[in-house]
Amino acid sequence: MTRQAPPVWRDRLPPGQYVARDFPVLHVGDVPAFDPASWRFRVTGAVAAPLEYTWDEFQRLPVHEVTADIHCVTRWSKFDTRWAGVPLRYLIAAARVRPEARYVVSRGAHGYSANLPLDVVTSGDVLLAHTYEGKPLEPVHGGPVRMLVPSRYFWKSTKWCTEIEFRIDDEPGFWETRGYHNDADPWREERYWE
Ligand SMILES: Nc1nc2c(c(=O)[nH]1)N[C@H]1C(S)=C(S)[C@@H](COP(=O)(O)O)O[C@H]1N2
Ligand SMILES: [Mo]
Repeated sequence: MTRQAPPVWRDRLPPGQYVARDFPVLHVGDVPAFDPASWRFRVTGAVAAPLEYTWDEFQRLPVHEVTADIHCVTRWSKFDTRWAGVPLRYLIAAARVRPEARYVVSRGAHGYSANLPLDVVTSGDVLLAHTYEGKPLEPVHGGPVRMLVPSRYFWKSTKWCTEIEFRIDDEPGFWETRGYHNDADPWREERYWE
């Protein structure tokens, strides 16, 4: 369902976006099966202490709640989505990310990936989310765990995320190598490279 933005929404709605009331589902490939016994989450790359968590361990990590507006490059935005999960800041500290690291690549099912500068993900609203609206994140929306990066177009929020790699050099991800903008700031309308 789409609506004309009333005045009160204008400063919340980035240029060229409309407000969606439902929660669209968008991804490439099939929803992957989740096996709690074999699932692992890894923190790799330019870190002093690489990490690997089982599902039991991951669920016991510190949890942070975030309410955020999300913006998809296909022009829907959704206001006040409520998430909970492990703050990326926690993993940055736990893995002792090296001072030379400047970028992060999140990796998910079917070789999907998305790249971001480190300073974007050190913001407190970036999560590895496992909970949406108080319930376990549904598989179609990336459960058991997805990235949540509210400040960038939603393709940067990798679903079925199982690895975070810290890097010294940038590595454009799935959409970034297919014509989408590397920076993806919805307020600057960074949708595609010219
Ligand atoms: N693993 C994976 N993550 C992904 C994608 C994908 O194809 N694969 N699509 C991205 C895109 S383009 C969007 S808009 C959002 C959609 O998330 P939703 O289906 O929960 O709305 O997931 C992002 N994360
Ligand atoms: Mo998207």
